[in-house]
Order: sequence, then C-alpha cells, then structure tokens
Amino acid sequence: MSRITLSRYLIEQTRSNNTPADLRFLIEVVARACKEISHTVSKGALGGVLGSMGTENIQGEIQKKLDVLSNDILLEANEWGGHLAGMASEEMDNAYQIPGKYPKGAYLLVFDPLDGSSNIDVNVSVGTIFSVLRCPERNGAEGDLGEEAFLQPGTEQVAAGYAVYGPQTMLMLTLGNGVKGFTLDRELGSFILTHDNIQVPEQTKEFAINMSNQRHWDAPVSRYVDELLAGKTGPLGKDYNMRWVASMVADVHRILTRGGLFMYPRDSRDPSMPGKLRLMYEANPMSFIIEQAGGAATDGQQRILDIQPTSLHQRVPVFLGSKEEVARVTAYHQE
Ligand code: AHM
Ligand code: MG
Repeated sequence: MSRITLSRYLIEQTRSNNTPADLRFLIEVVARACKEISHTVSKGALGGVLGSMGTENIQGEIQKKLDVLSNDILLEANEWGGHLAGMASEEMDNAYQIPGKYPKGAYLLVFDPLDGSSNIDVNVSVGTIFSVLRCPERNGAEGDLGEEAFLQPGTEQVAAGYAVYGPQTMLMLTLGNGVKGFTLDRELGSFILTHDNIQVPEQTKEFAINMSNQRHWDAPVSRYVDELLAGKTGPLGKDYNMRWVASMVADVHRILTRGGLFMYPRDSRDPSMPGKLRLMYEANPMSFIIEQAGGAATDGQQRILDIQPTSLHQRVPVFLGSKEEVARVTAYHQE
C-alpha cells in the first residue's frame, strides 16, 4: 500500500470533508516551516543556534536564539501566500500585520514557535504549537488588524496542531474530525501518516506536574496530588507514576500516545499570573487536539475551549488528558 503523505491526506480532506483549499495550503506551509525548524534545531551547537539572544519577550522571559529563529521561519513562510489576514505569536508583543505587498486571506494563525525552550540547550524535546482561526468580518475596515480579531474562544479553532522535535520529528494535526499523527521521513522530506485515529485512554495511572511548586498550589490541587501520591492505599486505590519533561509538547505527546494527566495549575507565586501557560498559543490548541482524541481539558473550573479570551497573551491554569482524572481534579475545584 502506498504511504499517505500529509499533502495527500489534506487533499483527501478537501474532497471528503470540504476542507477549503486555502486552509489546506495554510497547513502545508506551516508543516514546511516546521520541517525547517526541525532541521535548524537539530544542528545544535554545530549551527551556532544554542544559547540566549539577551532579549526578553513581552512576558519578561529570556528569548533563546532558537525562539527568535523559529518565529522568523514561521512568519516568513506564511506571510506571502495570501491565506492569512494576520498572525500572533508568543514571541511578539502585538499582532503581526501581513505586509502590504502581499494579498490577504481569511485565516488567522497563532503560534508558540518553540515551546519548551528551556530544554533546547540540554538536547531534550521541544516543539511548535499552532492554532488556526477565521478572521472576523472587518466590514470594510482599513488599516492594521487589531488584537480583538484574535480574541475568539477555542471552540472557534478550525485547525490546531503541534510538531514535536524529539527522537523523531512528528506533526500532530486536527481539523476538527479526529487527530492524525505524521512522522517526518527525512530521506523523502515528507510527513507520512503513521498514527491514524489517535485516542487518549479514559483512565490512567500517570500524571505530569512540576512538583517543585507544591507549596504554592491552591487547596484542590494539593488535595488531588496528595491522593495521587497516596497510591494503592489512598482514596484512589491505585499506584500512579509521574513524568515531567517541562516541554508541554512532549508531555502532551506522551498523553496522546499512552494516556495521562497534564497539570499546570494556578499558584500563588505571582497573583497577577493565573497559571503559566498561554491560552491562545498553548492551552487552546492542545485542548482542541486532546478533545478530538477523546480526552478532556479544563482550567479547573470550566472547559478551556469555552473561555472567552480577554488578551492575546492571557495565561490560564491547565488540566488536560485522560477524561476520568480531568473530571476528578475539576470536581475538586468546584466543591
Ligand atoms: P515556553 O513556551 O516559554 O517554553 O514555556 C512553556 C513551558 C511548557 O512547555 C512546559 O509545560 C512548562 O513551560 C514548564 O514550566 P516549568 O519550567 O515551570 O516546569
Ligand atoms: Mg510555550
């Protein structure tokens, strides 16, 4: 049987699922950019790409050289094709305007160009996360595209995905009808469909959280993690295993592959920051993917995809993965 490339999968989606041709083109361009980022990341010290830029992004985080390179690769790949009305990125203060010399399109592309960048210099998996929204009608408005165009709840996403740059480079994609996984065949230079119909098991014995923040957690999270740690003799009646890569893409990828629960709760370190992860660039695309694979995602109170964003760089607490455990930790918040 012939192998199914990402391009072929997308063309088949256009035929069977009415995926518009410009959305197909958009995904192809993002995938091409991810290949370039994968190649750049893999050069490591040989390419002189490790280390910091000495600059900070809008969230006060030190930018790595690869954060900035990856951001530029995605912008350059996507700005000229005529499929986008604008872009927004974790690494840029404001919405990115499509240069006037290029045509504009119907979609908005939102991304975290290189997630997990604290892992770059130690050669641990990192990745690119992206989300696609429709640009709202601008009613003939001229001029720059404002931040408000992007502030749509996650339920409005028409596509989301991530590339993980690990032992293999993989692209995981949802167009709203399930999740497909593609592995980069470096000899062909193509993403090949290797993981059809991905399903997150409803139950799990594995959780992921940064335990070093324990003393800062809210009571429901402390209670829940205490129960996980109590194992077989505790109220949950089973022993749990813990994993924390500190790259959300890698942690979510493990959960898509074998189940589990990922948590980055709100904590009391900085009251102005309700969690660490960003709604638009991390929580929404990952929640869309996880739900499409049969899992669940909440902020402890409500479904993440239902949150109405109020700003581009908004942060949220995140609980996602196997349904049963997400439901339990969410219920503890609501008690
Ligand atoms: P980044 O986008 O700046 O890389 O930050 C997001 C990352 C996630 O990938 C990961 O889950 C989390 O931050 C790890 O945070 P911590 O270092 O607090 O454990
Ligand atoms: Mg990130």
